[in-house]
Amino acid sequence: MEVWPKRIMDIWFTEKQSPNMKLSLRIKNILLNKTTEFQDILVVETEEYGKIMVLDGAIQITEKDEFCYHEMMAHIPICAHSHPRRVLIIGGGDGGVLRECLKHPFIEEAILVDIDSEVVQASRDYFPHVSSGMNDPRATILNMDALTFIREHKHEFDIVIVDSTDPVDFAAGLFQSPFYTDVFEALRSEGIMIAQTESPFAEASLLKQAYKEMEKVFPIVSLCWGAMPTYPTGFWTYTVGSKTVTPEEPRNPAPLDCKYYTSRIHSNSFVLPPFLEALIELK
Ligand code: AG3
Repeated sequence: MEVWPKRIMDIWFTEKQSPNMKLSLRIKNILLNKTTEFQDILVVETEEYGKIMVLDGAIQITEKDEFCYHEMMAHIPICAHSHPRRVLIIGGGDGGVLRECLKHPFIEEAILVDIDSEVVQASRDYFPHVSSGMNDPRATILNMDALTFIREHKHEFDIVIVDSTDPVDFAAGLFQSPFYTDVFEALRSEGIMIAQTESPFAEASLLKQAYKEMEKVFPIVSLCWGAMPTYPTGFWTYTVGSKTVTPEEPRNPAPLDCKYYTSRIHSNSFVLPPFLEALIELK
């Protein structure tokens, strides 16, 4: 890389996480900055978190902390299920969740449906470690609207993972009960879904809405949480909807090379601090 004068190295990327809160990271290098049919994609190299991918101004992955989120999203539902075989990933075009799903040898097929092929390509180009699962023969990647795809696939999947962006624009419908009904119908009889449901500090009402909407559809709904340093407030939630099994206990072992998820983290991530129980009115 070229050597720049000091003042030129003082360039920062800022995510406006809310009207009153920002996260800024010093940039080393700008790798990709383009507008696709669906969104703006930015890939920059930062001092603190390595390469990061940003969609419409919101950080989606960083090299340093992506494992926290991707491991929870994949292993919570897969390990809660007694014999999962087929997985559907909605969104998640970077492939991080896909990579985690394919760590389980008993997963026979994983289909990833992301509306934007350019996110998939950017991940292949700049995040080989995140996108590594895309070359697995068990993986299929489709670029289409997941809302359309899911309506055409009934009773086909054991696990559905909703790895969406924040619920704005084309992702807004992914936090509402008509979509959860489609997911319910796409699942087989012991099926489990998980969705990322934002931070209880930054987006309490969105989290509550997603939880309540899922409760309209699934007989069992359970909330778990974990650390995710570069997402707003660093405290992240995941909501699980299940047809028959309780999701709190792992039934399959954790893959050996996890850096965040363990079987103990699995059960303990469902233990909620009282403010979170109160938010979803468990007490
Ligand atoms: N999808 C959830 C990202 C939400 C982040 N929000 C934000 N930065 N404001 C992540 C996709 C990773 N596979």
